[in-house]
Amino acid sequence: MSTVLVLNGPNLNLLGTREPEVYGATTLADVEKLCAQACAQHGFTLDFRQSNHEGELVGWLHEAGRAQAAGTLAGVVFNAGAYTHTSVALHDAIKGAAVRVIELHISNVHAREAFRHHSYISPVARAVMAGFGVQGYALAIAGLAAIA
Ligand code: CA2
Repeated sequence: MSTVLVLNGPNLNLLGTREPEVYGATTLADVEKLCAQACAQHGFTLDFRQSNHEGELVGWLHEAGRAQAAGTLAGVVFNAGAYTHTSVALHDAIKGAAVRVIELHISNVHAREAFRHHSYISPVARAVMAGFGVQGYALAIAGLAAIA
């Protein structure tokens, strides 16, 4: 059985506690349960992580690239949070690890401030999903099942 790694970047640990008008009332623990259900439906095991540290996310992407090459990982669903709009290091990590990444945003970043319209992740992502709320995580896992 292959694994799906769901990676969450900075501040996503605050999900459900602030800005519910933008991100909803669901907590990150609820999102993990939703992902576990979606993975079970598609025959994946789930590895769910969050970090506020760019370097830790880089290390996890390298690890994911090795697991994908070994055939144990279907891919990564990655909500890089604000690092989406700033991080050349995450761009390079995805490219360097040659790992299959689905870029995920809870909100429709293109309907928000101009600084959220550019993504360093999109050019190295296999697919991009934004604006479905937390249900986007389940949809991205279904998408990985369709292409992996
Ligand atoms: O829509 C998304 O999922 C984002 O990746 C969320 C990031 C934001 O910087 C991106 O532009 C779009 C923010 C994650 C922080 O989430 C919070 C949740 C509740 C309260 C405060 C922050």
